[in-house]
Amino acid sequence: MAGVTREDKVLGLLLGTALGDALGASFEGRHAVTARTVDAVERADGTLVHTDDTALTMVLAEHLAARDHAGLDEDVLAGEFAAAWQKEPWRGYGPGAAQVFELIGRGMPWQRAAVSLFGGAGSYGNGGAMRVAPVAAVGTGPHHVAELGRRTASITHAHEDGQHGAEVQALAAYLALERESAPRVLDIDQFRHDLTRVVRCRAWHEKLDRVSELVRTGADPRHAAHSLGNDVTALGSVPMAVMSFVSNPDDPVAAIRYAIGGGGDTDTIGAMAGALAGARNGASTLPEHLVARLEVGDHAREVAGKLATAGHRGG
Ligand code: R7I
Ligand code: MG
Ligand code: MG
Repeated sequence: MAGVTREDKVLGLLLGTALGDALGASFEGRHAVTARTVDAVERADGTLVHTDDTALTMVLAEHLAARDHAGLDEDVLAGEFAAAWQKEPWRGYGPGAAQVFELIGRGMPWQRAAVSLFGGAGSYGNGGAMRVAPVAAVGTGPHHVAELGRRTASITHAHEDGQHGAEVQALAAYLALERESAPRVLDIDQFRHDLTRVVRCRAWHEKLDRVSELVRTGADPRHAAHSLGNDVTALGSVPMAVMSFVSNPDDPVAAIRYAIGGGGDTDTIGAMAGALAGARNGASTLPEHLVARLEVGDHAREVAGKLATAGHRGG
């Protein structure tokens, strides 16, 4: 947005993740979610408890912020992810991710742990994508951001779809953070074009074409989720998050409500949509009464300050 600082946008990316995750967490697995039920969660008092999505996003954000010139180190990051799981295993981790973290904790190299999942196929879950957005703040350009995204995902997701999901979400976050600012209207076709130039995989191109078409027809969340998917796989959730954002580019809460409205993996689709819309619009556009109920508020502010200036140097 015009006049919004880069630091506010990076903070928006982190707090948007936490808000989408924590609001969506109450509805994970529901078929579809009505606006009234989301209203009730928004109006209630008390802490909005986040899940693994935010916990690991914060670990990655801290990793990148602390290392500054040194850039991404998968071996160190793997240990940091595993430590976060060990400290709070109750945050709703996917079973595959939990297994990888347990193996890493016992000393197995992450490369071996990740390929041991699902009979050697590796995971195509959305866990790599759900936590990837902070790489957008340190990448030097679209290809670099996608590469960083893939590398962070590969620690737990050896399957190429799990890694493509992280590439797509990382690139979307980069475009939202670095390229998109009001009053320029977000151009979905340009957005899809940018995404498909970096992520070269037909299944993803087809999903993103479908997003363009659904945006053009003004599809509601249930219809979009039916067409794009709303499950725990990367290919079945990242497109719905992108759809939620591009349908509501100027309003993070509306993007999150759209994401949750489609049902399914609501914390994760909410978190990813929140990251994108939060990055475009900045934390100052998030409702104060909701931000005040998040667990990560102060910590996110501290990390965002460092991450915003660590920018463009990650390797
Ligand atoms: O990807 P991951 O970290 O899960 C993230 C999800 C988010 O919704 C979070 O909010 C949290 O609730 O969990 O964890 P994984 O267990 O690796 O992947 C998620 C699920 O995708 C798995 O438990 C499987 O159901 C499915 N899955 C697969 N199924 C068969 N074969 C992922 N990869 C495969 C596969 O190769
Ligand atoms: Mg979760
Ligand atoms: Mg989830």
